[in-house]
Amino acid sequence: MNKKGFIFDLDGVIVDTAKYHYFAWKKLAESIGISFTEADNEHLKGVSRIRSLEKILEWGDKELSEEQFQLLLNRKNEDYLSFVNKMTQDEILPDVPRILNFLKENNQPMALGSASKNARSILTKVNLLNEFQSIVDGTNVTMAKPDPEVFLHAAEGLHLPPTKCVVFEDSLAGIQAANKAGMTSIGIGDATILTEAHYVFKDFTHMSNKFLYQLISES
Ligand code: B16
Ligand code: MG
Repeated sequence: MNKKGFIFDLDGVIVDTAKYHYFAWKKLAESIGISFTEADNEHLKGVSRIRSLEKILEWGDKELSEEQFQLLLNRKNEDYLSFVNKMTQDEILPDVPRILNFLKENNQPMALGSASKNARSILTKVNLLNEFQSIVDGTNVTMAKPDPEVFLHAAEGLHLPPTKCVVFEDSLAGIQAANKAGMTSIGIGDATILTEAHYVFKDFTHMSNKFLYQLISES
């Protein structure tokens, strides 16, 4: 059978950690007098931790010393991890196990391509660490999405050319990164936001095994 490389983003695709990022960023922003809404949080999806804090400070027109910046970054991550540490398999998003099993049964290589430096801890918590042949996350990339680096590394890890790879992503920046890498981009979420994706599904419950089979079979 034909082989494709299937690359999964983590937050918003495999688990919904966006809500925990939201709680932690909101607490932090408000502690320094900057308001922070769920709409603001949308703009941080797929964005690295450092860039997220930079954006929040820009929105609040605030400048910090390098030392304060690092302190706040650490504080946000500690808060975020207090939620992550309580995560269980129940937080895997609907039908993700079906998709992973289908691809495994059809001998398709799978990788993780996430901006998160906490990706391995989260995968361990939800017991999915061993599902991926290659894990590329915020600890091994220097360029943030929409730069294609994370997905190109993941393709290398799967020993497949980018054109043979398919990316599942919930952020526009991630879709742009996949497109720049020359991969097939599949948006998971809102089609009015993920306008540049080759395909969009509201969530994995809307994606059939037949669709996956077609992706595998295409040359
Ligand atoms: P961390 P993804 C991204 O994960 C999140 O969407 C984004 O909100 C977060 O700021 C980023 O990871 C960094 O996460 O603080 O854990 O290093 O969607 O690329 O899996
Ligand atoms: Mg994401």
